[in-house]
Amino acid sequence: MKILVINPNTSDPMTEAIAQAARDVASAGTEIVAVHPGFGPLSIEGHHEEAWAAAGVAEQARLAAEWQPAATVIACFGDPGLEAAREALDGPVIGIAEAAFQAASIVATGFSVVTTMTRTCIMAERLVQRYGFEHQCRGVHGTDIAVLSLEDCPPETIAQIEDASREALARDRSGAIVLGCAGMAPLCAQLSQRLGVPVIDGVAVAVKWGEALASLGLSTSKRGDYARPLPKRYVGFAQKYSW
Ligand code: 5HY
Repeated sequence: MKILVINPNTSDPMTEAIAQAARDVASAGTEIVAVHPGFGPLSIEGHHEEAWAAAGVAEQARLAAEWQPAATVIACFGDPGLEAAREALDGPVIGIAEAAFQAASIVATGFSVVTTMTRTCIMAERLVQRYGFEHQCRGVHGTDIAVLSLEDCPPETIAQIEDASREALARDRSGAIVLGCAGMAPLCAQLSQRLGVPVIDGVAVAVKWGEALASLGLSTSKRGDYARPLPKRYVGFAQKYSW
């Protein structure tokens, strides 16, 4: 099966790192197709950038509608454009935040999210509410580590994430850590080994969810709000994405 992994930011190195994290967990026979939008911010660290990222996801979903991947992963912790992609695509579309929350809630009664910029914590907190994980998510913690500094992550940055995770586990009395950025995916195994608790990378979980749902023959309902977008002409640079 072909699984499409959309990195909603436009960083080539981060798209490659996310693709590698996906390939590392994909089953034999699963091909990972990794893309990023043709426009938009190099990283997403706020509401404005997330708005462009959501449009970028809609762009890539429109293009993928021509070949319909077996499943699709939205590899940014805000899950931008998730529902827009679910309209455009038949196969299951999984956001890494939603997938990480689901997995964390199975392996621990309470989890903490450790993310990048403190200013994005509210976005993660709103996702927790939107997905209904208020009872399991015990806290969201920013490190003010810039997303792009995760590209070639120096040891001191990994140590900073480790320290923030230890603090979160103690303060929140939680049993697991959810990594709050797709760029942290390559650090998951190392952090889990150092912390001795489950550390959840949403990219890996979302790929396995996609494989599982697709192999069960489950696809996105086209009855109601996830039905295909209505035939409509778009104008300007979006004209080529008309339906
Ligand atoms: C992400 N930003 O996963 C989010 C993380 C964040 O460019 N990829 C990004 O800080 O919200």
